[in-house]
Amino acid sequence: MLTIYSDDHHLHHGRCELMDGQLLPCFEMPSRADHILQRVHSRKLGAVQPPKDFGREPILRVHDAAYLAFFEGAWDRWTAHGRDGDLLPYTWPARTLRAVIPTSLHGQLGYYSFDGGAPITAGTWQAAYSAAQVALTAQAAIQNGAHSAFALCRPPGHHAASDLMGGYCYLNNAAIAAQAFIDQGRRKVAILDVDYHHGNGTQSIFYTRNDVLFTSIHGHPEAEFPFFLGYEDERGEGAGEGFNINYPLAAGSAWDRWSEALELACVEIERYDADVIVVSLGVDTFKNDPISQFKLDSPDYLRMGERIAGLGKPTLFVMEGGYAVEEIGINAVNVLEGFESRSDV
Ligand code: Q9C
Ligand code: ZN
Repeated sequence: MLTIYSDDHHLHHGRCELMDGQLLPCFEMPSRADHILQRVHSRKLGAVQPPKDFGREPILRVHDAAYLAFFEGAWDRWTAHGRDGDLLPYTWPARTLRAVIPTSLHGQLGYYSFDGGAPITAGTWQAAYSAAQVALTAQAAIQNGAHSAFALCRPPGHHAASDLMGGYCYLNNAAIAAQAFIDQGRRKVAILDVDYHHGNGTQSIFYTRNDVLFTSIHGHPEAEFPFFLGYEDERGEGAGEGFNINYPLAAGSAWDRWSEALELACVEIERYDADVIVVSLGVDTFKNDPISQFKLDSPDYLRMGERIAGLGKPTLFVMEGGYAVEEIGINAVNVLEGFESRSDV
């Protein structure tokens, strides 16, 4: 399987996040992608290529132009204030406040974010931009006939909405790739989001559409981030009604329960008759993940890849979460190797 990867992810390295009342080093760190790349090499998964540059246009097909301009310019505005620490929001337009777009940097940062988990550092824009190009380059490989490809994206993307960053995410790599498939003539794209957290950004981007089916298996939002989206009764709206399917699971879920949800999602994807599949590949479902509550073990990821291969469709894997850094490469590449073991194309 072809892997697309850019070293630019090193440009994004947030210092701290607020976790259980403590400021802890960011769980979303550069070594995550380094470990995955190492495993891709050591398992001889296939060629590793750098991204091409498709520019801003395919990103603007998913993201709001003012959001993008804000994100790109935020660091320079911050340093113009004489600051050099990470830029983090601390006030949001929640209930009883107005959703005005202030002119100030911090006002706009609150407006364009939904949590304090997405620090902007000097290189965050470049890293996120390159991650989007990584996804687009892997998407192009499939569009040109490859049966599968791996977009080794970092930072991740599935929490980012059209005009919101949060949950370690800035640009929604999987959504940008899915939209590119549609724009290049595919009629039906199915997204299978297997990250431990609900892909609230991806859901919101495609919620009113029937050309992109969104399915997600995740920790129940009653008890888990992102808390305010990801319930089973969110089924899509308007033309999109019935094309958004959530499988929230209880804390402690292991492969037996998780794989039942995967089976249900796969049946829906088969029924939808997708032309192509985009997998939001988070491996924070792992039993030793430091911020998650599922109990998948490393061999389970082989089974996951095998089941996805059973769908028999061209498949783009887009890297999302996973914070057990020592095992992240094993688990992510296990999905890809499981997929290849059952793909006859
Ligand atoms: N800082 C992904 O897996 N955690 N994002 C909140 C407080 C947010 C996870 C803990 C988890 C986001 C892509
Ligand atoms: Zn996650």
